[in-house]
Amino acid sequence: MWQLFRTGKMWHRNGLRDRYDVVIIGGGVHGLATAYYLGQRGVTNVAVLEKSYIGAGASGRNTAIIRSNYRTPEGVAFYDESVKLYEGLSAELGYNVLFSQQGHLTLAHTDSAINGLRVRAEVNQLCGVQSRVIWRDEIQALVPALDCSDRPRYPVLAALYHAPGGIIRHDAVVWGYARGASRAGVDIHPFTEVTGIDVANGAVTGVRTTRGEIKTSIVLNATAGFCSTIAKMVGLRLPITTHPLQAFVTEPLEAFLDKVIVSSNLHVYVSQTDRGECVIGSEIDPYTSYSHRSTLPFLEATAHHTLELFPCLKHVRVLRQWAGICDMTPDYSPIMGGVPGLAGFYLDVGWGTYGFKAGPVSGRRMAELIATGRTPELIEPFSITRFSEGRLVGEKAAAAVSH
Ligand code: PYC
Repeated sequence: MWQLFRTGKMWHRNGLRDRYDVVIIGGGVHGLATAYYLGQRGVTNVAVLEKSYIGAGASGRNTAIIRSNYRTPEGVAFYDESVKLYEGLSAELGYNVLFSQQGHLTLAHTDSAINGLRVRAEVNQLCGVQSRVIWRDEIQALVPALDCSDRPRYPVLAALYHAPGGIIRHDAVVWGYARGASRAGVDIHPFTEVTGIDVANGAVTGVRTTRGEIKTSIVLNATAGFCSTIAKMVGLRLPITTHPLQAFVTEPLEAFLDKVIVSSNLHVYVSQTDRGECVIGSEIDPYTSYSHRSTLPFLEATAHHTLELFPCLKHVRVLRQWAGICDMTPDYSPIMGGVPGLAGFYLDVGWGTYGFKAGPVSGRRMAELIATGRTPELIEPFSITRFSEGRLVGEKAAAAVSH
């Protein structure tokens, strides 16, 4: 511990042991949060394996929006716990994750979109989450820069106002969890790719990596983008398709926007960071691909839709553009829990475009499951068996702009 402080390093670099109690595949927010909460429970002979640098996947490529205004009671309760954990995370980790709880508005530009927002507002309120439908005057007062006139092709009519929503510094969350996990005794192994998983008699026995073999009886697949590849290593086919998701950021501007703005009709979301840059994203690309390439058609279409909302941005320059990949399930909800018939293999996958906001709650609850062997009530609805049992948790209508 002392050495960690003396060297000033955020986490230790230890050699790869040949045996761990738990191996977590994926060094993003989900894997690191699970490792952290396992450490808090005294389970510390744990390895986090990441094929690149930590946070290189979806954790470093998202637009850092935090919210719990989902559509189903299961989804709302789950993400609400995450928002509450995020609220206390800087204090918990002793590391400032810069959570700006500035409020989140989902705009409606059609009558059917308003109906969708009304349903969400009711479900949210019944679950104790602050959310309400507001109209043009209030929207304009909250977001003066937004064009609330009749000029645009699809004028803004209403919005779902979710005051607890906001944005966060995603790298800080990853680093904070990594530091906390390392301090508890967990080993974090970047640049360690998993090449195979050994199974004998219906149970996990080990993991093969580019740096050597590990014996273990518990493996957690906490990857994003490559969760199907890892699942195939144990002969499991996941109901997931993988799509690119793109975003871009503008040059820094004077502060003009202190709310997160989402329009599912226009397929765009916009927020302004503390540095002044606008972070702007859209829905997933319509084709399946593992490509991380940015495209001009995305930039043109998303810039066009952004200007419908914020004509004041018309002379602003784009600084950079990037892409990540998202694992989409049929119901736009994640898959969490064990796998029937395969002892010791756990899933924390299928996070679509909403994984970052769930990092703390899924980490905490997956750690509980792994440490106790009992599935927490909060994550039981998201088990893989829901697809064969017809218990889908339909969240497509609340998954940012992905519908
Ligand atoms: O679900 O809030 C969301 C979201 C924002 C960007 C992508 N997904």
